[in-house]
Amino acid sequence: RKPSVQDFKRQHMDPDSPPNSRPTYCNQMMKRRGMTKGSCKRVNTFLHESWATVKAICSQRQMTCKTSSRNNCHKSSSTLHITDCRLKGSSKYPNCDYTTTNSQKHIIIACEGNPLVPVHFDASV
Ligand code: DGP
Ligand code: DGP
Repeated sequence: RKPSVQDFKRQHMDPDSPPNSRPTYCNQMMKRRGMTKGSCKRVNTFLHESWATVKAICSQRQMTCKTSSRNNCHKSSSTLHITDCRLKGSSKYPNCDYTTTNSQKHIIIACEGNPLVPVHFDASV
């Protein structure tokens, strides 16, 4: 399926919750946002920033993506408030059990379309 801006928002945008999330944040949010159906998505990043801030990254520095050889990635010029969710090694589907880690980092996203909009979260650095 073609990556879409709707999927990006569902999987990565959480502007309204505070940047210092509770330890249970990832377990709740990964389930609520549909990333624990069929299998547990292994790594996922949530962004506690406005859509205007995230969309603007599509006009910031273009680069080769870290997790593919595509050239449609863009790195944020500033750091963003993010939460990194990682599946614990002990987790057994359907009980998807995640660690929740808050940080402030630059992010790299892939953008597509005209006007460019985010469609894929590539990495944080
Ligand atoms: P490491 O930090 O080395 O365990 O690598 C984790 C990888 O996962 C790294 O390539 C960045 C990537 N990653 C982080 N968040 C997301 C996400 O939300 N979606 C995808 N597809 N990859 C992510
Ligand atoms: P996620 O990485 O979790 O944000 O997944 C969103 C979609 O992006 C998924 O369908 C896989 C796709 N995708 C993976 N790598 C790239 C890439 O480098 N560029 C683009 N445009 N899409 C990618």
